Amino acid sequence: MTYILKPQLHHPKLPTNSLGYNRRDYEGSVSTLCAGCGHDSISAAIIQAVYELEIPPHRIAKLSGIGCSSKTPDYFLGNSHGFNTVHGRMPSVLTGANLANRELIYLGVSGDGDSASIGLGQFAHAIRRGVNMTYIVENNGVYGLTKGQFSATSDRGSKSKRGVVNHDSAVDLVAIALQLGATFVGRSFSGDKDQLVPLIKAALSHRGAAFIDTISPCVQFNNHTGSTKSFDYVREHNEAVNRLDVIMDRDPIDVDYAPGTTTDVTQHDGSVLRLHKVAEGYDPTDRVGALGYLAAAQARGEIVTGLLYLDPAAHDLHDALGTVETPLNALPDAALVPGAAALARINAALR
Ligand SMILES: Cc1ncc(C[n+]2csc(CCOP(=O)(O)OP(=O)(O)O)c2C)c(N)n1
Ligand code: SF4
Ligand SMILES: [Mg+2]
Repeated sequence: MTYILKPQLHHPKLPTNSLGYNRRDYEGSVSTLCAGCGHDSISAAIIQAVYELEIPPHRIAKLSGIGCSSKTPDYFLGNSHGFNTVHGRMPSVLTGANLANRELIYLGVSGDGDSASIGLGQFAHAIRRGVNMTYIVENNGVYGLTKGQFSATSDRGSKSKRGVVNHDSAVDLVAIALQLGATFVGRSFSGDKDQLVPLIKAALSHRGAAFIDTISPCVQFNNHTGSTKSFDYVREHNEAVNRLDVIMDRDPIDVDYAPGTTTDVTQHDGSVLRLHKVAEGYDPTDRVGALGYLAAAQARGEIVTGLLYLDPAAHDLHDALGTVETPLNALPDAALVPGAAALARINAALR
């Protein structure tokens, strides 16, 4: 973690959002990652997305595990709540925090090692439970922090920096998220800010488990020929299925598009996701179709990106459990300690 703070001074004419915050108000400490690391571009995209959504920083809780990727919450949203947990354990800590206080907006940031290796079980259960969160994996195909070992998302046949071939099958977190019921699934690339920023904005506006797999090249250990997570490889094999605009309910919805070229989907919070079709025949509301499309594209060596699946009528874990709306720390003693008579009633009901 870095404790190098950025200077507070900024240009007096820096634009502000309607809350009066400028982009600098959503930044964090100075990054200590390698120059050119994809993870820093994702941090910049998160800052841009939250600034544009005009979310007060104190309404966000950012959680992460361990890894270069999991260090990044220190480099953005310095005025938000933060919890750097244990390797692979971010999802359970996020779930607990979310159950205790549903009023915050939860942002989980993790790595491919953190979520597809040690934390695979935690990832799976947070997704299948429908925890209301935006879960971003900064996927570089290696354990960057511990010096470049293959991770579980490394493709079979891809080569390490020293030329060693990976013989294991890759875990595809997008396919797992789709199969386990995530209600928002996207894939993007740290080098494509135009795609990544709206995807993060849409995920943060979604109620339910929103997952974004972001390919994020590790310039130190996985950016060579033979890697399938290098900048060159991803640029050459990136096949976007759609382009996305996020229109918040305060923005005017202009209708200057040829009929049939866009689809508007309204989310729970009133935001409208405008999808511009790129791949003919791709339907982001068809979960089973998405799984088949992704598998076929993967067999051709393509990396499919964009908004891959969305259920705009999604429900979250609180809906399923029927939990109280008020955050637990704001409940009065009378609600938290209902007394001996209430306990006796519960015990009697169980006999
Ligand atoms: C319980 C535990 N096991 C192993 C480690 C060592 N370790 C730290 S980070 C890491 C992998 C990080 O990889 P990833 O999540 O892909 O993040 P990246 O550094 O690539 O962004 C490992 C194995 C640890 N810190 N804790
Ligand atoms: S080792 Fe790789 S993942 Fe870690 S900061 Fe450097 S480039 Fe980024
Ligand atoms: Mg990694």
